[in-house]
Amino acid sequence: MTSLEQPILISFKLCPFVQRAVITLLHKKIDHTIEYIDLQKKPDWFLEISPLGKVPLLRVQDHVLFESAVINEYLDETHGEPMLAKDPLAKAEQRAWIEFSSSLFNAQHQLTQARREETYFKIEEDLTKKLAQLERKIGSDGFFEGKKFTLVDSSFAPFLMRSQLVADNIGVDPVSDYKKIMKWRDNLLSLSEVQKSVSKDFEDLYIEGIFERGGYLADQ
Ligand SMILES: N[C@@H](CCC(=O)N[C@@H](CS)C(=O)NCC(=O)O)C(=O)O
Repeated sequence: MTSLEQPILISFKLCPFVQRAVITLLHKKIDHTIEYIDLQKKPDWFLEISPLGKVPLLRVQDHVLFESAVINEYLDETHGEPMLAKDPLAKAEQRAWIEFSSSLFNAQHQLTQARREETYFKIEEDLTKKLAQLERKIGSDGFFEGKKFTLVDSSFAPFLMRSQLVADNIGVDPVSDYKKIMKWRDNLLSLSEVQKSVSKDFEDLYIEGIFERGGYLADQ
């Protein structure tokens, strides 16, 4: 692919769905350009090309791809070693867990937004149930399954990174009860494609955002 044909990822610095695609781009060493937009002030050109008004978008030649899981599958199918199973049943299961990871993003985001203690603990209870299911499913070798980094790993990594930042900065860590997830988190966060998938000011932006919102989590 020449530089003129490089895919362009339309992004927002704090978005975990964008980060998934960046991890895959870096893991596969795909030349790309990132263009940030302000989601509070979506530019007209973005609204024209984004069917749901959401990031990420991947511009490939004259095409616009949306939905992070679809973008990741496109990147996977067009570059390098496959990051999903060949077997249809195994692949369907991986896709299902990728969908599951999105529900963790949503619960994690809601935890940072909750104002009332009661609301916070309701969301935390739901998140904890999901983490218990994940703990039962994942392997013990530092990846979702086996010793290979797959699209399931790139899909969960943004959740795991944010949970580590909240643990480090606020001292709250719903993941700490789950040994396999902890090991998985340590392993994924040590990988350069995961570390480089966010901007240098990401930690400050993410944590400041939580304090600025002033919800229950910020008071812990
Ligand atoms: N299912 C979508 C979710 C993308 C998403 O929710 N993006 C958020 C930012 S993290 C967004 O663009 N929100 C803007 C809006 O809803 O107006 C995906 O996987 O790409």
